[in-house]
Amino acid sequence: MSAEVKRPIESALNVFAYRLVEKEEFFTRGHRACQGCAAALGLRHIFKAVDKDTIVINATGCMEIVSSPYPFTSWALPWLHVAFENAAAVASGVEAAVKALQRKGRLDPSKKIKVIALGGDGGTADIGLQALSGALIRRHNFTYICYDNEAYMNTGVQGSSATPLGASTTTTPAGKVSFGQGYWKKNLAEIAVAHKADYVATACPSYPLDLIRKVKRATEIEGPAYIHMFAVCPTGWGTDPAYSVRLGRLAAETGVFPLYEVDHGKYRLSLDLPQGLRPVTDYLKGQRRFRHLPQEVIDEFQEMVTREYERLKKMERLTQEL
Ligand SMILES: Cc1ncc(C[n+]2csc(CCOP(=O)(O)OP(=O)(O)O)c2C)c(N)n1
Repeated sequence: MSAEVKRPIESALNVFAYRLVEKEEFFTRGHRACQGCAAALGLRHIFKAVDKDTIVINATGCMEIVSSPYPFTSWALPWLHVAFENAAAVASGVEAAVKALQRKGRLDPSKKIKVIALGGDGGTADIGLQALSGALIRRHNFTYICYDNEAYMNTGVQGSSATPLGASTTTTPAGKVSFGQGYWKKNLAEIAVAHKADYVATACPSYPLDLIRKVKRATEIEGPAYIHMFAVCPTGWGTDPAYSVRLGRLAAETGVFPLYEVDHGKYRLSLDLPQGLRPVTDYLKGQRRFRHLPQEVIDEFQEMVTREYERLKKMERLTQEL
């Protein structure tokens, strides 16, 4: 890894910097998320990166279900619940409407109104992918955030195309004839990069300042931005709820979920890992969805993770010079 690239995460300083984070909550308490839900923790951080001039478009999924049991809401922002498949299409319309109203003088044109679309991995990698692709290619000025708990969780842990290799879900059950999910996880961040989104980042609530910084950047630039947030799900993964933040860190430290950003085509890894990656088994162990894995699948898992991390380091070297 090139020594010149300045990494954003300097953990000792972060402890102090966190005290400076906005105290105002836009995703407030009272929601019904499960214990240890990292997606809910992530939302809390995400909405500390923006001000009240923000409109949220939320696809059906856990985060919508837990935050809006009629007649209550956890949202202190304008918030639209939309269908499972069209969060990015609705966000495109909202962004276009804001522009039109500002042009006509019916909305203060000096106001920077941020539009954030939110979807789970099912709503993003599978059923909403078409709408997302269209919105990115039309270059709407909005930020799409996928919280990736690696399955269709609120409907009972069905596998999505973002479910990792070998994970047992209700539609990819591990047993005598199957070792769980049979294919590799779809890489949504790279799909957004391929659309030439102006800003793309992976993030994790276990690194709150990094997450907040990335959301700030995504919402401040003019143009389409995509953030892929890792979201540990104790209910669906069979993990200890007290372990969610630690597990998010292990995902990053093993490279299973590498943290990086691509700002106008330039890659930058977010973590300094001078000792290299930890073995993937540090992350896999302790998760019920992986407990059946045969050694050959673990080996394949390790190989894919190492190869992807090496590719990212190469991309960083290549693109930082551009
Ligand atoms: C077209 C359509 N198909 C299926 C459903 C049922 N459904 C609602 S939410 C959901 C799962 C959502 O999964 P994901 O996007 O990963 O979010 P999570 O529940 O994990 O937060 C499903 C299958 C629906 N609402 N609409």
